[in-house]
Amino acid sequence: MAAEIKELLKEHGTKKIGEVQLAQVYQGMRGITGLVTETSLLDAQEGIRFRGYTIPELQQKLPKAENGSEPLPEGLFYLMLVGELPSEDDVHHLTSVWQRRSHVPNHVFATIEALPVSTHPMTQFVVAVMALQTESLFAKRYAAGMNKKDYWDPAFDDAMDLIARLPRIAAYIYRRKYKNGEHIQPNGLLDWAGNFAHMMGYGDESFIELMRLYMTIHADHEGGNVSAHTTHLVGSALSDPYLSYAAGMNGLAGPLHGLANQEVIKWIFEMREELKTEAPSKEQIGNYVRATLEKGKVVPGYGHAVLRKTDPRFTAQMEFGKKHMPDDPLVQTVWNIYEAVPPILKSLGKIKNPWPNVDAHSGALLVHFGMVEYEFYTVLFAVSRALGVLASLCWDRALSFPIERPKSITTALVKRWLKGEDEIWGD
Ligand code: NMX
Ligand code: MLT
Repeated sequence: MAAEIKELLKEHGTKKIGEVQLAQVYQGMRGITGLVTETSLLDAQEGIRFRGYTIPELQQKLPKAENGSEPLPEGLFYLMLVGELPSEDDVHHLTSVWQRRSHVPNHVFATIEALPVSTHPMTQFVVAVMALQTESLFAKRYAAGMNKKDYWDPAFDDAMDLIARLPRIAAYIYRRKYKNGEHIQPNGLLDWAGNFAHMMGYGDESFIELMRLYMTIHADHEGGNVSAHTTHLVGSALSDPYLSYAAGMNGLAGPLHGLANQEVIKWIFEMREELKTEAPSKEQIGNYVRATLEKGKVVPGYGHAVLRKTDPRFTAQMEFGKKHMPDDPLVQTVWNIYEAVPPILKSLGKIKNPWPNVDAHSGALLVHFGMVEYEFYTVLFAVSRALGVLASLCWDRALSFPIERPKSITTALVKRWLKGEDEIWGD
């Protein structure tokens, strides 16, 4: 790959791939192509493809657990990392390698215990990942003196160890905060997502299937989203995968990114309480949406920086709901919101995408199985997102991507440039 890219740049490196307008620089760099991420690619109309495969294709082509019908996330990691669909054996191998690598040292649990139980689960999670950084092989080998060509090797080991350990950490935080600290030991016979569900205390086969689907569809969303971009950016300083992933997850913890999944359920619970009904009508939902907008707040779970249609991750969850819990009133409310919200957002004229994103649906499925503790939801997203951002980080090091350092400007310079007194571009 590295040789191929070198050749490609030798021949085509000076070709222009776009123009940048002043407004884009002030508005979150929207629409500026500036990153290479091999693991997945987002199409504004069609949604995400992982190494060329859509979510329905993954559901069909990736290996499944015995008696299961959702893909095993191990298979998606293999696909994102290697670029080819795995065999059943490849996936079983990955399950057992992650089982072997899953030991979490005691000081990590002691670090979590040092925090007040009231601490937000995402804060506990990131603090635990930072405590786990003591185990980084990349950091140790760099300190000992490592050849640049070898960076990918300990980065890969760190990625594998971290992914293997995250479910144990996340489940520990869940049981600590919500189940009186009554912890459940891992089951070495289960797959990665199945064991995660088990350690959180959920044995229902449908919940385990939901976890396999959830861990698959949240794993990656190309490279420009806040969590993937941050992981990549911090990694470009040769910060090890533990430091890089923790940085990315601090971004995921923001309400406009991954925390939106907790905000959606909180917003629906508040609506139900205010309207004093478990099953608000579409008209009632519409009025509540308008009231939310009048207060200057966003409607959580709706809109997207890149997507311009319903998120296929929302659709995959809707299909799961239709199959496993079509009569659940909360799930039905999510579907009624899906009918009520887009026309209202469209009518405002300024929102580029009035359609639901992944976070609009996930919470209702979890509540169905009794996981009502919505502050925990972003931790589930974080465990899944590790698969994508860490597979990408391995490629960043294998392809020797340099430190990321775009040019910034000041408004004073912009004004001088507009008067023809200065240049805005550097070398
Ligand atoms: N509710 C109300 N207003 C919205 C919404 C929404 N759901 N989405 C966008 N807008 C507003 C936005 O705040 C902006 O207003 P203003 O000009 O007054 O600053 C205007 O519409 C134009 O924004 P867009 O260009 O359409 O959206 P942008 O690319 O800036 O932001 C999101 C994308 C996802 C941050 C935005 O749609 C949003 O805040 N959505 C709600 C939060 C959410 O669901 N986030 C989860 C995203 C998925 N994930 O998991 O990360
Ligand atoms: C994601 O999954 O990262 C979100 O949809 C946000 C994004 O892609 O910008």
